Amino acid sequence: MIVRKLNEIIETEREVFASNGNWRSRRFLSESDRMGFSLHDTTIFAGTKTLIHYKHHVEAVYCVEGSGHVELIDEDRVIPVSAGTMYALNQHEKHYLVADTEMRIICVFNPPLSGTEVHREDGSYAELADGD
Ligand code: 9YT
Repeated sequence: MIVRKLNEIIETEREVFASNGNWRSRRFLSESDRMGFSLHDTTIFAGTKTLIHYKHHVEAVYCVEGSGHVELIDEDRVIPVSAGTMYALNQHEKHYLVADTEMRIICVFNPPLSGTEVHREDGSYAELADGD
């Protein structure tokens, strides 16, 4: 069994910051844990707008604090997100995540992240290499 506490993750390699400063992700489970998914406790900083397009992953997001919205780029649709909202990117939807206030979200990725990824310019994370 794997047991981890938030205070054991902070300021270790399991804590990752977006290169544009928009978010911080604390990665409880990553690929090396061999669970088939990764699990993150992520903070999206207030007033930020982040392009996200997970071409190689599906992601479920459960918002536990704060509020904002998702702007689906190809559908001209806006989805409000606040504490208690879950959304799942089951079709690799390209979108902007906009944080009106600081948002705390619990994120699950399949396939799992290796743990150190930050968004590339197109809003995606790299695909895991074969054998990872
Ligand atoms: C909702 C979302 O994907 N935000 C960006 C950070 C990501 N969840 C992560 O790596 O924790």
